[in-house]
Amino acid sequence: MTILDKILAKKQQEITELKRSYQRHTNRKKSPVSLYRAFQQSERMNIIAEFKRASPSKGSINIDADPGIHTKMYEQFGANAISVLTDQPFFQGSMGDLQRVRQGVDIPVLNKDFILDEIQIDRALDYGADVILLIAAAMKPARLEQLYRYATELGLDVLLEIHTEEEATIANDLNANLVGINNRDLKTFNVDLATTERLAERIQNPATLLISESGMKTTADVERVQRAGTRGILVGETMMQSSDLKQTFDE
Ligand code: IGP
Repeated sequence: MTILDKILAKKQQEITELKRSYQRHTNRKKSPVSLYRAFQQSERMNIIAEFKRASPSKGSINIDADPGIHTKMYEQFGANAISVLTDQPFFQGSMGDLQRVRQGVDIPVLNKDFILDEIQIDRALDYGADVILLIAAAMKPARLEQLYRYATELGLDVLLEIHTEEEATIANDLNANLVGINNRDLKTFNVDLATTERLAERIQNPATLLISESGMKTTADVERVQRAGTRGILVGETMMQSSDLKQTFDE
């Protein structure tokens, strides 16, 4: 059993519980904002800075960080969007974190979780998210398509995460406009920026905006994925551990 299998098994239990107890509440202040459109308009490399307390590969990263304060700094120092990891069992996040981030920032907010069911998309909407993550490796293409359509019909953008050539084909079939190339293999935790170089070439639609995800630490890393044709990066650990966020963004 891979770590991804374990996470997904646990997530199914959470979904069963959600279906029993989740109460819809629509106290979001405004309709979802399109991250795709915002990123398309910007010439520079777009930065999605992630709020990530811990991970199964690294353990605790910055476990006690305050989501409101930390992500407000991301916004002030130049992030174009915020990703909030809301999985609790493996990443120590929560929807409460997302709520606090939403209250503090005006840029698009991504609900990063292992989304396998419509109810999680409803919940992302209720909590004020603008974008959700869907992971191609987490389900069959037919189910992925259902969830993709469900979210986009609600006005949410979808960041479709891929890691293999086969998943790049799935992204092409869906004609996804936002594709995240994860440099980290969720089954082994290996990180390799060459994944971005390999898969960027496979995405056919020139209007698709490519985001390189995971493992970026230095300016050279960012330049490398930019050369591969990506228009955005998603950075977690480096942003959570930085002792000088202003400097990290300026670089
Ligand atoms: C951030 P990093 O190496 O900068 O902390 O990575 C982000 O890409 C990573 O958290 C991530 C992730 C995911 C987490 C990418 N895809 C899917 C959970 C689920």
